Amino acid sequence: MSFTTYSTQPFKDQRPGTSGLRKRVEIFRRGNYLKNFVQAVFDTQTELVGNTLVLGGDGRFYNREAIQIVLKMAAANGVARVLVGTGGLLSTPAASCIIRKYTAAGGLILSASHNPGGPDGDFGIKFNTANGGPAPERVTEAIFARTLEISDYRSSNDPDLPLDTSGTYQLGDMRVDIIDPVTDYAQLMEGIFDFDAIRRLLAGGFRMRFDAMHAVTGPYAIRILEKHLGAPPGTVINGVPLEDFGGHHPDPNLVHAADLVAMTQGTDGVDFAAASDGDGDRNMVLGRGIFVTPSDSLAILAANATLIPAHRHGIPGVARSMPTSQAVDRVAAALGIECFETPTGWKFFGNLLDAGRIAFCGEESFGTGSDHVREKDGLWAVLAWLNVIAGRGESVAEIVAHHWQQYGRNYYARHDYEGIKAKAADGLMKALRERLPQLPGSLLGGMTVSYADDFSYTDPIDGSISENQGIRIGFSDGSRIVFRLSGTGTVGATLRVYLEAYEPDPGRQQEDPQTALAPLITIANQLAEITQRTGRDAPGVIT
Ligand code: G16
Repeated sequence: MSFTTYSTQPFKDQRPGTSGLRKRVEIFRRGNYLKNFVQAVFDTQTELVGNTLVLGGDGRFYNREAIQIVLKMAAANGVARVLVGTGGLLSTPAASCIIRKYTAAGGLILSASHNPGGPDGDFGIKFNTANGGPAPERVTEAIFARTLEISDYRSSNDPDLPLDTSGTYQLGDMRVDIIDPVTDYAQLMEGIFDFDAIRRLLAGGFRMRFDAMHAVTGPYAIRILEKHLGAPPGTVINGVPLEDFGGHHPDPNLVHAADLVAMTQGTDGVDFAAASDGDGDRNMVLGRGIFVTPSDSLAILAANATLIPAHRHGIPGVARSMPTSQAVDRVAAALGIECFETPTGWKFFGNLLDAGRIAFCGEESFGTGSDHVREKDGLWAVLAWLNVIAGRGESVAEIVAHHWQQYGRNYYARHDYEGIKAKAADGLMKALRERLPQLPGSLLGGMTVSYADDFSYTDPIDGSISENQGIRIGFSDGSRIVFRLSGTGTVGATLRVYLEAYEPDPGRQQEDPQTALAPLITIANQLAEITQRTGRDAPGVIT
């Protein structure tokens, strides 16, 4: 094996956020920025030596270059075998599936998720552990600590590999298998869902669109929906992965997937529409004339879990991130199963899934998934919905309406103030924290505060504690306001305000959420002095 050890200088800003290290592309391409982080992974995750690593990304700008860099560093650091997707592509859930299926020691996923791509966009890298899930905090902290003291990195002197040609290659002593990125994942899906029922649904005139947003899910959706399930060609739109996602945000929400939303409107609207993000882990679900909030989607899938063959005997429990609405809590209570509230970040579900305490979990940030992998999974959610629609024989709107009638409706919205000054955001959160002790029992906008705290989580499996995970203000009628700073942005700070109000009366469940939540929106703005502190009089994005 021929490799060279190069000296390097540490960077001080390589602490992974909510989901890996995300920065501007220009930062990743500067000097040894990427190499330092990758070397820190190899220095701390010593089980990778002599073992298998899974490698792939969402195809964004710099993906191919980064894959070649990681391959050479893996070879020089003693990795025995790397499984990499053709073209350097692997969706995040597919990477998780492949790590588990081939009992790899871990994976490196190159993605900045839903953030824009291209030379002026974002890039990211994330280490997943042997369970297929995002590394827990103790691992990311160890990697970060190593980045602060790193002085050299190793890289093999071999030439680049032909990423577009599947096959087995040798890089020094290391074997590299360039594999089809879709096959293993498609097989996994087929084992979970009732594909025959979905085929019958699609053959019976049910009209759907899936928007891959020119990101990684295009090849997955075309293979599974059009080839395996028989949806007509053209069902998948924007299906070709592009390095800059066609210049759009590959972010499946009402703002960035507005064209798809339009296809669900009017009497001629499609029956079902869905979109996924840059790396394929997020999902947005729509029916004709209706948007299903991610929080409701989780609750509805949990309530209908037994329609899915892999869960026909029921699910042991569910989990949601703290800011996600409490809709799923009501389903869990009715089913008599466990329900966990975790901090934001899929990594916090890993222990619960591994321990078999939960089978479904989800987040308000368009993330839904199950115990089939250890990542959220956009296409899994789409197939789960199709399976439930086929099983119930109802439209999306009917399923949602019946769910609310049975469990009540949790009106929900998230207001994002993006790109605000970090100092202003920190000041706002600090001022809120200082007011917390006085709030319980007080009246805000005529509503009684029943609790006010900064969310802290003790992992029930390993006892690890995560503090300062967001400010929760709960009212006596079950309404909530949550304030958090995003851990995934790359410019300034993003303030997220999450609003939730419970409505049990079926006669009052058809209001516009912004109207139903108006009293809470006013309270949130006044309490946090959002306009005064950020200079913004309205959120930039409402989801
Ligand atoms: C990531 C995490 C999610 C999290 C989301 C938003 O998603 O995996 O668990 O909910 O970011 O996080 P924040 O509110 O801190 O920005 P993704 O799809 O970006 O990897």
